Amino acid sequence: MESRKQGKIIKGVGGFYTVLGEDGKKCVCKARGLFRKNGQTPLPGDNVEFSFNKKDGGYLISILPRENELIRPAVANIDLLLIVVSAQEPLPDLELADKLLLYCAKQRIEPVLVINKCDNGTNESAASIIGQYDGAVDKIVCVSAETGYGMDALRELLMGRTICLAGQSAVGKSSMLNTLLGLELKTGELSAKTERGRHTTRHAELIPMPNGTLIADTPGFSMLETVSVEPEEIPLMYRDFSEYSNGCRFVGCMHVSEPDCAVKEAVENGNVNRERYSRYVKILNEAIEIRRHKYD
Ligand SMILES: Nc1nc2c(ncn2[C@@H]2O[C@H](COP(=O)(O)OP(=O)(O)OP(=O)(O)O)[C@@H](O)[C@H]2O)c(=O)[nH]1
Ligand SMILES: [Mg+2]
Ligand SMILES: [Zn+2]
Repeated sequence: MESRKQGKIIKGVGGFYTVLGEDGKKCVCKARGLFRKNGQTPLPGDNVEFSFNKKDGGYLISILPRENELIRPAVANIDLLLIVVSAQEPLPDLELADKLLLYCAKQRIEPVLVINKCDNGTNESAASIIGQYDGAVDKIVCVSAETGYGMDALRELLMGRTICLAGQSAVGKSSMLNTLLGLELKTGELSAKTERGRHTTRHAELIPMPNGTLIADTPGFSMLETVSVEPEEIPLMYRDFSEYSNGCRFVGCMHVSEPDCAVKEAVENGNVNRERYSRYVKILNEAIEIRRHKYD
């Protein structure tokens, strides 16, 4: 007897895929030639139909359409991206945080700004970061992987979702994973390199938490691929500008050199954060440069 089931791939190694079934049971499946033929590679996070019988074991039948697909780590259908910054060392790279927000908008992933290393609650540095992202991100949480501060609130936000962590080195991504999962991943060390000087490849894996959350185990050096967005898309992805951009004189205003720009006015009035705006101009110019050299 064979039964068709639905589930989610949480791990794939050497052509064997571990599928978490809707019944909560795990089943190791093989992919059939079918996927190779149409160029599909099953990824952790993929929602799949699979089948199991005693003779052949489990095998994948089909992959359901993907909501999104990340390259590093290679996972699909991420609901939430935790953009991790630090309220202590290292100094927060907010330009990276801004780019990750653009990435989320592009990939239809909900962002959560996580300010880690708030060991004794929200400190001055955390408050300054919150001030810069007010209106830009819905969910901002202050936590400490070390003392556990804010971790329950974070767990609550993650419940039942499939999540991934991103952010510069040493902000505490591995430490947060350890705290959330009760694991002992390596922290505070540079990522392992092979003798040939390359990073050790590690397969991506989704780790289930008791509350139904799935967390992508992030390699130490993890950087999401750089966002490739057209310059014109960028202002539309700044939620903190959207309240004002209707007041701009020109439709399609990029809020840089145009006259009667309501966003620039909002910056002057302190309604849009000036630092965030300055980084916006830099990111926008970078995108324009990238396009200019695209066909060089
Ligand atoms: N004070 C304090 N230190 C922390 C906290 N979380 C992490 N750290 C320390 O910050 C350092 C870096 O933490 P990791 O978890 O390795 O950082 P990471 O983001 O995984 O870094 P990469 O793997 O290099 O990307 C370690 O020395 C941790 O002990 C925290 O909440 N408070
Ligand atoms: Mg790490
Ligand atoms: Zn404008």
